[in-house]
Amino acid sequence: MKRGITFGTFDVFHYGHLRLLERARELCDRLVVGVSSDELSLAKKGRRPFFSFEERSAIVAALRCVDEVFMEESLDLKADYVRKYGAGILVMGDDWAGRFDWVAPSAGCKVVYLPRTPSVSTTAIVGKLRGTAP
Ligand code: C2G
Repeated sequence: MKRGITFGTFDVFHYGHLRLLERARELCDRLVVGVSSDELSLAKKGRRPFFSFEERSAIVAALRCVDEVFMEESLDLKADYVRKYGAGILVMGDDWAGRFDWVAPSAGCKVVYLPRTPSVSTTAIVGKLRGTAP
């Protein structure tokens, strides 16, 4: 059985998140998703997520293409998570292209970056709702 792993905040869940997870699942038989803790999200994006870890991870766990979720506490623990969950492939959106190449030799897995879904992002949605984006 081929296991895959991916990571993300998945705040204000949208179509781009769904497509990333569905395409990741097509590359493996079992998909594990590391959902960022509230603290990690704050550190990455400079603001707290709109939805709590419990809410974000409940949405991701309910998806047909996701088999298991866990809390991602640090970007630097990728190789440990890959080993812990026995993943043979790490999948990320290409906004992270090159950033996690180091995990491949360290954890002995493949690292794949998939093209982001254009024209949708949490930042744009929030901006529009606030009336600050076109
Ligand atoms: N994504 C996408 N298309 C979009 C928006 C997002 O394919 N239009 C992908 C991202 O590339 C990422 C995943 O959906 O692979 C989750 O996106 P975010 O919630 O923004 O995740 P991020 O905060 O970038 O966290 O350890 C890595 C991080 O935790 C990634």
